[in-house]
Amino acid sequence: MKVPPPPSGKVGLPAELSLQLLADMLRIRRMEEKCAELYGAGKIRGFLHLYIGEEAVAAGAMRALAPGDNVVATYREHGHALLRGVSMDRIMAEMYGKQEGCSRGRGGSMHLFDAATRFYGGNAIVGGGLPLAAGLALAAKLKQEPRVTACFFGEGAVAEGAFHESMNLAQLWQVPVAYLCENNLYAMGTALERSESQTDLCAKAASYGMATLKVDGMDVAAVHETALRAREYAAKKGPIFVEFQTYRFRAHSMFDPELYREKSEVEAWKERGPIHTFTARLKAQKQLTEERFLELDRAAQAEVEKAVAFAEAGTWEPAQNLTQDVMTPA
Ligand SMILES: Cc1ncc(C[n+]2csc(CCOP(=O)(O)OP(=O)(O)O)c2C)c(N)n1
Ligand SMILES: [Mg+2]
Repeated sequence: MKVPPPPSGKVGLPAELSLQLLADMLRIRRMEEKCAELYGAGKIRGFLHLYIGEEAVAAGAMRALAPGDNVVATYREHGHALLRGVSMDRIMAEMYGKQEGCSRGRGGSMHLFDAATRFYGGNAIVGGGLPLAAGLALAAKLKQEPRVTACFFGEGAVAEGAFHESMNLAQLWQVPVAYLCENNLYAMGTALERSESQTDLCAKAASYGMATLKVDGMDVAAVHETALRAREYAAKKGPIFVEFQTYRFRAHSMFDPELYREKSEVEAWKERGPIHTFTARLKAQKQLTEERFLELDRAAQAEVEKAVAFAEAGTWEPAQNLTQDVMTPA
């Protein structure tokens, strides 16, 4: 696939919002770089799927949502949880498996969950979040609650039966859901064109009669504007499918020799990196100085250090709790 040119041109958002979006992306980036380091040190174990390179999608989309909306995500969800409002402290403690984690240390990286911010996971099953989102949206509709359900998932899910069942029911029932597909071109080591007869993902949703949008997922401003439109559509009219064209810079998980893509392709996509291209555009239009950028970056790094200290100081669940919430008392 030919790599498109980097996002460029004037950012049309209010300056304050642009800086918030940049700060959001930096918070995810610094948190996950630290997670990779902690994984190497054996502090974080099990699976770990990094979102590095894709931050513009979660950042642009999350700020388009209302506080009462529902969010459903995949196992690549650290950034979504963070920007939804789960504290970095509780995310990091969960990564460590400590009781102070947002899932009390029982979920880990793939199962971040927080009812208070209506963050419904963290779903390890590819496509697993889609029917859940249709159900959450149906509940909102039946209860006449004004909330929208935003469901993030990778393009690999489009090959699953759960995708098709969810598209069908969401459209049939006209529930307020925004299906936000993060198309990073690969499902583990499988390129889109090796697993899909139809690689136009919007065409799949459209075949159920659903409204669709497609946008450059490396351009946080474009993501945000599109996500606002999608949210409004979902709230007022019905379900919508959005394809965000993005790319992950790191391996699929921590166990992946990356034999399925050329290094030159990864490098070409890095030229489109959501953080440095957005930074350059804001600087060009005099909405950001290097000093301000460094301030935002230092704040993100300080938050990470604090989160690591919180996780380190956290406690392990005692072994006698092993069957708690697993078996009924009977
Ligand atoms: C139902 C199911 N099948 C297979 C897997 C193994 N698996 C884990 S991640 C993954 C790739 C999914 O790719 P995609 O949906 O594009 O998301 P990405 O990892 O690119 O964000 C697969 C096949 C799984 N978790 N669930
Ligand atoms: Mg993918």
